[in-house]
Amino acid sequence: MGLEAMANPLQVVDPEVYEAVCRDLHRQLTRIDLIAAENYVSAAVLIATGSVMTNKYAEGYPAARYYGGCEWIDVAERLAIERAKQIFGAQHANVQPHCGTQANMAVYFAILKPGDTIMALDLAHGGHLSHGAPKSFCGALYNVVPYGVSRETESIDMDQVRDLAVKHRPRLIVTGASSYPRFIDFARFGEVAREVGAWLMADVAHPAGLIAAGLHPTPVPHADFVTATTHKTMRGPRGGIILCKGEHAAKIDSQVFPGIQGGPMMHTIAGKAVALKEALEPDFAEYQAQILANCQAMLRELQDRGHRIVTGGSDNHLFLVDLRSLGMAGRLACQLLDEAGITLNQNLIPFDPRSARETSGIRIGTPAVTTRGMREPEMHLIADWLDRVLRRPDDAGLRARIRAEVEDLCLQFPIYTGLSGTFVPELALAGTGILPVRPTGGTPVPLGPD
Ligand code: DSN
Repeated sequence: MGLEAMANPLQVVDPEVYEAVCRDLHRQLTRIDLIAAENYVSAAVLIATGSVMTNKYAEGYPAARYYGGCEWIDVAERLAIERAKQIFGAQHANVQPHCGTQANMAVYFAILKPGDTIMALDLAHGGHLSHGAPKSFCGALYNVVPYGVSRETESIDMDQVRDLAVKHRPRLIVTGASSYPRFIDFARFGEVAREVGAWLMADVAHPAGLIAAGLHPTPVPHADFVTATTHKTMRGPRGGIILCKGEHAAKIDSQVFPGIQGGPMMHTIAGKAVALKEALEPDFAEYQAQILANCQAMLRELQDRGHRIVTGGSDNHLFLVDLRSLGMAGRLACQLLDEAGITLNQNLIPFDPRSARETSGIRIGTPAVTTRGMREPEMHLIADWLDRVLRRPDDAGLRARIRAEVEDLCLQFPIYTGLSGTFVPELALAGTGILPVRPTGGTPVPLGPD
């Protein structure tokens, strides 16, 4: 196919996609990512995920496929399954869900009928779309009874959870969240579910890496089903997994395939296997501990500068800043910080007076900056930039100056610099001061404003 003749086949075949990829890599290299759900995969995960396993159809499961030629596919999927079971202490793992919502859908379809009652954390209090939001398939199919956080503590009110469960007798209670900064009492959720005869599903998409490292309570002994994504704190490729007891294995597997999915994305499953291997290494636990330390350092610095942090702190990798005292919407904060080279997302705070399109808060997470090698001193610096940008929304000059400082810092903590030119094209590196280890030749094209 002429690979040997091309320095970079993507550049030759499709310059437009090549440029978009380069510019996005340049964005990743030169901006600070505080989106709590994002991370940078390792070079090994990137290579596995971009591998030839994308070519293979493998409907079915290891040793039970509907296509020939799956012998090496089976190796990759078995490795992912066994590593997931080992890390989380689970009896069964399904590593095929394409994303977290697909993992949740497979559990719902395995145990519920349309019209059944489920309970889950309100989206406006930190829950997830796939936990019953009206516009998701889940909200459309099931009778959803949301539970919330208390006004006083902004934490999940377990008395309210129990009262609602006793009153509504749900078939399923869902626990887990997208923007909730505190530990969840999985043991208590298990007690409530057993009391009312409900299934319990814990969606740990966000804290999965912390759980893997033993730095966050695990739901595995308490929940019938545990779902997660592999790309947040787990630092793997984009995708989902389901963990459950052995007795539910067949029900879950047949619901993932053929129930809701076709051919598994074997390149992604190979990437999941690699990320799970990395999660078994001792330095993964050190990485997770540093995520927590960085989160505490940044939120304390912001607190010291007068910002209100929802719940007064965080037990995990993320926290929410209440912007009401600044009179600023989360949407504007997000835009201003983007101009300054800091990427995060607007977020509802509990009992938010603003709509989801505007919001009164922003969500901040530390998994990605920690992967870059940033530590407490850098967290103090980032908090200082956040504080100054938020307090001086009319100062475009300040944002430009901070943008330059952000780039300088990012270049001290580069990503993917040890890879060949195929992965770190010169176009993305132009103007960054970073040189690829093995240049592929050719004149770098100057990057304009992205
Ligand atoms: N979109 C993810 C997040 O930002 O938390 C959840 O799916």
